[in-house]
Amino acid sequence: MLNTPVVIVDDDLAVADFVAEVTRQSGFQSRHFLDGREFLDIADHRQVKILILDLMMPEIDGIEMIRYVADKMPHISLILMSGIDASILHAAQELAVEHGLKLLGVLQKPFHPDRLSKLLLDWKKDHEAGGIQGSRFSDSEISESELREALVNKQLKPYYQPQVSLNNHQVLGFEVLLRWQHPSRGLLAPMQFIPLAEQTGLIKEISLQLIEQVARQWSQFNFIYTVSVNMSAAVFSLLDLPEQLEIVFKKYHLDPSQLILEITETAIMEELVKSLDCLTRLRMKGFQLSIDDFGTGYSSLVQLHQLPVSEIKIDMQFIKKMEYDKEALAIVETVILLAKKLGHNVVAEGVETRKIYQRLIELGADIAQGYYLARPMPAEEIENWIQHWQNMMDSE
Ligand code: G
Ligand code: G
Ligand code: MN
Repeated sequence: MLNTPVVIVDDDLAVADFVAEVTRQSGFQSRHFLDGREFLDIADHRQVKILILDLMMPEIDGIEMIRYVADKMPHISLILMSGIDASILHAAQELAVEHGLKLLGVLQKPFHPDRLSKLLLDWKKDHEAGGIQGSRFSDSEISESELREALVNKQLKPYYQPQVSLNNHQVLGFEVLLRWQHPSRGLLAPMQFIPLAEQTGLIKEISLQLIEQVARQWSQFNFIYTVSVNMSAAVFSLLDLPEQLEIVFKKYHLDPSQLILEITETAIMEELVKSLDCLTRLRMKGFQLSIDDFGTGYSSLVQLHQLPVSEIKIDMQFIKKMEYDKEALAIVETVILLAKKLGHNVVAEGVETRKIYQRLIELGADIAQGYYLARPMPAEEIENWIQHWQNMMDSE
């Protein structure tokens, strides 16, 4: 068993000593391995929280290490360092993220000790706050220019959460949940940067880039599934949004009906008149619209009737409580009924247990989404997950 929180893997003794000293000064105990294999051979890695990994080593390279660590010890956070060129470092960074590892940062050698100690101290603060990715940032606030850089450097990545039919358990589609793979802050959740994107107007560019990225991946994998994208109200002020999306979908030979734009009740109602033009033209071009977090906003039934939507998503707070809270159950039942009467599909979000999944079938909901099926995942994991889900359903 390894009982130090930090492990350093580097074949260069001088670098390793330097890193160990910075780590010690940041308040962490560390252990050094010259050869990655020695580290991997130890049976129990549970105490290890952070791995500081050199990418270029003679015995086993950093890329192999990343794959192995992601598989066998996914709880570990990673710091990558290397003297090789920035593009390889960047590719390794992408790989780590695709494998679902939490990346604290990348350091190009030679680096200033402060950069390493900052990554370690940030980790400590986030960790002490009890959060994984820390809604509480130790660090300076995210700036507009940082967000702009993220756009240019393609640091914004779609993760996908599956949706299945409650009639026959078939996979129908995926909701896109945006992540920011920040070079030094780690993997950021939308809550941490969408508000800034909305304030600065960058949300329009971000959403268009995201949809293009999603369309490219969909055509790469030949997916016929639907894909649901969360939209901020401001994006609908782009009058040529329907035309822009049409161009993207033609380019990748996708059908517009595969795209479902999700908008929250509150957002639509605030900008109803301005958005209605755009929303209607999107529908006319065959794109679908969905009302997200239904039950938390303040739309009237008349407005709901006016909107050209095809789907309603019941807010997950009601789904999670419906087993033991009569009022929550009543809301779920009523929204299902309402959706049916209006001819809309109804999606239950936040389905965390098999019991709730079964109950929703009895209640007549159409589609389920939630941790019971899967957490959001990178595109590369989708095919494996589908296989896993089908096997599970076949063995029932
Ligand atoms: O898993 P999760 O933390 O990803 O999502 C948190 C919230 O962020 C959700 O309410 C979701 O609607 C919102 N969100 C996720 N991706 C996007 C996006 O691409 N654009 C906008 N506007 N909101 C998003
Ligand atoms: O607001 P919107 O519905 O777009 O947000 C979806 C959010 O809910 C995302 O943050 C997503 O990661 C999260 N989520 C998805 N499924 C579940 C679930 O089963 N349980 C919980 N607690 N959160 C979920
Ligand atoms: Mn959503």
